[in-house]
Amino acid sequence: MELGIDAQPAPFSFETTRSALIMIDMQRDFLLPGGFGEALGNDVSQLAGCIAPARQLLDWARSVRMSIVHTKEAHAPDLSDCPPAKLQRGAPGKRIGDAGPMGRILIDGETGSDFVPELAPLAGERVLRKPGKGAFYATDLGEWLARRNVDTLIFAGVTTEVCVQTTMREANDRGYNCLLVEEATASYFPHFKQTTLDMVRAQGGIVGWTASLAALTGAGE
Ligand code: C5J
Repeated sequence: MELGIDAQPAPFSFETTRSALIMIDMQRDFLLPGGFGEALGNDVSQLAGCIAPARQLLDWARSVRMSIVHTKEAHAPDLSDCPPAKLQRGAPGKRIGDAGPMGRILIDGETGSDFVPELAPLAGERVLRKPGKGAFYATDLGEWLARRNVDTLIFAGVTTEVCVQTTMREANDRGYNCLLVEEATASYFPHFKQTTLDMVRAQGGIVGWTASLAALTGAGE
C-alpha cells in the first residue's frame, strides 16, 4: 500500500511492503527502575509517556503487515562483545554485567534486558540484539532488510538522542528513507528529544523526516 503523510520538513511517501518499523530498545533496562538507565543516574519516569504511543504504532504496523524489528541493547553474559571503554561507564557496582534488581545489568537473557510487556514482540517479528547504540553495528540488520527489499524505516523507541538517533544516522548513510514518530520516542532529557527532532528535520531533512503518530496511523483511512 502506497501512503503519503504530513511530515516535517516535507510530506513523506512510502510503500508499506517496502518499509520496516524499527522499535528501538523498549527494554526494562531503560524504562524501569533498577536497570541500566537508572544506574547511570537517569530519571526513568521520563520515558513512561512513550510506551502507549509506541504500542499504538506497533499495532498499526501489525495491521498493515509491515516488517517489524525490535532491537535490544544487550551484551553476552561473558561480556566478550562489550568494549572496555563501555564497561567502565557508570558508578562501580552499577556497571554493565553487575548484579541489579532485574538481574545482571544490560546482559542478554536477564529480566532487565527483556522488553516491557506492552511492547513484547509477537511470533514472526524480528528481535535484534545489538552490542552498540546503532542497530547496524555488529549485527545482520542490513542484510535482513536487503532480503526484504526494504527502502524505508519507521523509527520509535528510546532514547531519542542515543540509540534512536544513532541508528537513524546509520540508516540514512545506507540510503534508507527514515521517519521518526514523534510521540513514540522519548529521552531522559526532554530538551534532548526536542533538539533531536529539530536536528533530524533541519536542512531539508538531513537525517530524515518526523511525523505525528496520528498522521501516520490515520494515513490511508
Ligand atoms: C542508551 C539507548 N541510552 N537505548 N541506550 O544508552 O538509547
